[in-house]
Amino acid sequence: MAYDQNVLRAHFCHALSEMYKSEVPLYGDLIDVVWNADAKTVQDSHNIEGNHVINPDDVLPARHRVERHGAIRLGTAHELATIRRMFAVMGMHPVGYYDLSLAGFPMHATAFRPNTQEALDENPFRVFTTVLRMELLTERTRKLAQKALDQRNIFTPRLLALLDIAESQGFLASDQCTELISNGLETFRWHSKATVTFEEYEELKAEHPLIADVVSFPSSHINHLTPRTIDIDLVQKLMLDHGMPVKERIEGPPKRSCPILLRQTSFKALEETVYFKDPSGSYVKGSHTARFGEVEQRGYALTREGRQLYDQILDRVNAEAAKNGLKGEAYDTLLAERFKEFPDSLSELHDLRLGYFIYRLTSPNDQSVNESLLSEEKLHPISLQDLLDKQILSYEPITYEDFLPLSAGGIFNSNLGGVSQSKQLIMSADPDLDGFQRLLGACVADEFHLYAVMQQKSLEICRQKLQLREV
Ligand code: OOG
Ligand code: NI
Repeated sequence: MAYDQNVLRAHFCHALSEMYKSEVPLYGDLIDVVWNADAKTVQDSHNIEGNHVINPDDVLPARHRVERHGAIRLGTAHELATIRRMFAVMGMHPVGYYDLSLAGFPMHATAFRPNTQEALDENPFRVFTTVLRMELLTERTRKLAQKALDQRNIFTPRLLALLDIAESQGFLASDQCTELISNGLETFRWHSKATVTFEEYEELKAEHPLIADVVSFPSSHINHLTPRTIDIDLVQKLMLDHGMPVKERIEGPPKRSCPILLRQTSFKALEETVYFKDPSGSYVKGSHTARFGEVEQRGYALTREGRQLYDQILDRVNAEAAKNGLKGEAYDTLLAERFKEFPDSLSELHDLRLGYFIYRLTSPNDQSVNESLLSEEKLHPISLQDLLDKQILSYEPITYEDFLPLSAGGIFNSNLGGVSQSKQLIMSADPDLDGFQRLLGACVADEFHLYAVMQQKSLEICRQKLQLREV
């Protein structure tokens, strides 16, 4: 395998998916359900008679079939900074800051992901990565957590050596790429032997189940992987039909004709046998609930204005639902009702600047269009609106590649047994981007900026092709 970050990322994602399938067989079943749902959706949309099944590979964009995101939870600055170095070698960079205290978790996060359209098209694998906010823990728990974290090393020595090599020479040789994958997997592998005693585990868990999950084990086990679907409502139904322990509702915006942002659901985390350290040196049997399978449907990226509108509507829905005790279907009905306020046509999303778009020439090689435009430009500057009115340019929405903190909170909540003692305290905390970047040892990119650059680039390419001075 010659060193190509996109290829390395694709291989790593595949290896991780295979490992997780063998660790959590229900995740393999979920992949099959998604495959069937997508095939059925494509088949229905083509309105083909008979019951031959279409291979989604033949009709869906290639990235759909391999698309995954995963999530890990870390404890220290060293862990976060080293994960950053590992993912950088695979072309994944920190994008976005997620404050999970909003949802009552003593954590904040970023997503490591490809940050250009070209790299996303090659393989869009991302990892949502949270780190504990020690300052939000009580002193007693902080000390306990610190002790457990100090004594673990989630990276193999060979992985650390490979990162040094990659950084100093700028690439890895073929056999080093293979080693990076096998050593990288060790960081994400499940270990059923905890590094803490049962009493310590219980104490950590009583303060917040997440703290126990982060600090009690010798690795930072991958806690879910997430294939992408084109019809999440159908996947939810099929999971129920298969008797999977499905999360009660789909997170994110309601179903719309113009899908926006991200909708997610999951099968709930399994209760797994783990062994806790016994002060005498042997192990005692117990259980832990952490690992699940998720599915996502991606919609369009929103501008800051679009996102503000999304957040406002969602905040109002949540306040109203809390006041009236609405859950499940009643919550979803209210959500759908309140989201009618959010424009649901491409032209409105575009004209009201609620979403990001890629511009293209409608007929790329039409010389007469170019000539008449050039003579018009001598009289007055040509605007984007002119080009759209004349149908010289068309646009298509950009896919949202990131995450949503409140949805992430909903996913966390469905997958952790037990209730937090310190939720209210945590919810009054402020976001701390600076603190996060200090732990990371680098800056996180602003996701809105990345989408704006994609949009601007596409417009610039059109301008050049039309040989206009300005648009
Ligand atoms: C992360 C949950 C967030 C998503 O898709 O929003 C997430 C976690 O459970 O550690 O993966
Ligand atoms: Ni997820």
